[in-house]
Amino acid sequence: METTLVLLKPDAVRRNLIGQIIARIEAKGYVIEAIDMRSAERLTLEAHYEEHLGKPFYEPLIEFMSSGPVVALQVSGHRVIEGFRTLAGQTDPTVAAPGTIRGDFGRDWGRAVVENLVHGSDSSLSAERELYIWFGESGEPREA
Ligand code: DAT
Ligand code: MG
Repeated sequence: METTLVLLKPDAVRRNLIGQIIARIEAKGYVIEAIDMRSAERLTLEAHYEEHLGKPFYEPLIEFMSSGPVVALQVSGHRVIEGFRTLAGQTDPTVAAPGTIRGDFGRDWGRAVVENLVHGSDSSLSAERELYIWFGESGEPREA
């Protein structure tokens, strides 16, 4: 059994897509173990996106993720890490396949950072790291 971190990004919240996106995760058969809506602190986002530090889209990415509340979820199931990435689709919503979250709900808005509605951990190592950042060891939400 695996657990992954899913984030519904501020664009998903602003566009009232929380329900439709979570419905896809549930319809696929994965289990929502924890869910928490919050305004992410900058330190949380810096830790989360440390692999992208120094890239041209890094600051716009942190700003975008700070631009409104996000919904953090712990989602479990066999092969859920890979499975949620399949549900999400490719990073660039313009080429993400129809039928995926990013392909169906996303588009290019011509901004410095790609707005693509969701984040999903990309490996078991990332999942462990990111779940700790967002939920802490206990599995309880870490930020108020
Ligand atoms: P993913 O979210 O599919 O794992 P990633 O980890 O490579 O993609 O990048 C993190 C986020 O940063 C991504 O969801 C959107 C944004 N992003 C990635 N590459 C970008 C680029 N070349 N230009 C603008 N934004 C980008
Ligand atoms: Mg990534």
